[in-house]
Amino acid sequence: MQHELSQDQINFYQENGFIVIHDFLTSDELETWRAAVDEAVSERGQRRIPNRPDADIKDEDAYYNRVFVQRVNLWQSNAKMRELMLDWRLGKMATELAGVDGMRIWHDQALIKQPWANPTGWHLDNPYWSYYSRNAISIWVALDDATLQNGCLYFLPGSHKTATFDNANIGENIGDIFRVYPQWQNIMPAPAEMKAGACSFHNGLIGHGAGPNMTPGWRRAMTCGYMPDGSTFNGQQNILTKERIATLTIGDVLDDEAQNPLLYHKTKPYLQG
Ligand SMILES: O=C(O)CCC(=O)C(=O)O
Ligand SMILES: [Fe+2]
Repeated sequence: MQHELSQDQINFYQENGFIVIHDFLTSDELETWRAAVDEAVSERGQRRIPNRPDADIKDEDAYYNRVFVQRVNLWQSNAKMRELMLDWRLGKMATELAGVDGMRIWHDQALIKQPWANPTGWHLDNPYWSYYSRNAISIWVALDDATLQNGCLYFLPGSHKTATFDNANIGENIGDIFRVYPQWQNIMPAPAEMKAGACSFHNGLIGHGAGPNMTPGWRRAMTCGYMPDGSTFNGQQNILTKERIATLTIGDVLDDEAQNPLLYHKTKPYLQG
């Protein structure tokens, strides 16, 4: 895994809100990731989020379920995914890019565009989550080549700087976000084509989306959102169970290791092992 970041890469990320890292996984690592994700997704069945039967997939033909196959927190249900996702090196990369002290897992998700999948409408990530931060960040690892034809990501460079926490749904009108942020209407999107094994990182407030899959092949991606250590509950449920929500008050620090394990912290070198 190519986990060392140059200052130029960090600067590019902070200015643009995203960065693509080519040759991130070796070909052996890519095979390991593919096998683990395929296993974890298939054993998950229709359960989208662990311990959240209310979020199960009920209608596979609903528009959103034809944007991608989405299975969340595979690290909690599969031992191979746990090992991959709890790698401190991923936490270190996220920490350095975001310029914070440490990072916890918010949630991982497999996002797999089926043949002829719908586009992923323009949206922001962090406003969906149970904490607000301008330094939230996600990794997106290409398990297949991601191309203009099969639904690669697109970013609105620099939009993370002017975003508030207002959002648009990933719905059928893929441009709804431009009603929320009319000042973004003239930003030229940056497509992020990637070879399998490459990855990108993007800020939780950058405008981004993905094209439809116009091909008969699959576009598999494994992603993980990270939460800066010390972030606090904002009242939104997202991945949290009803039982957990009942114990939380707005402003509580989200530091439950069973839900949001700390991957890396500048002052805690014992995590790197
Ligand atoms: O893979 C996709 O289609 C969308 C990915 C995305 O929105 C994300 O990783 O935050
Ligand atoms: Fe997203």
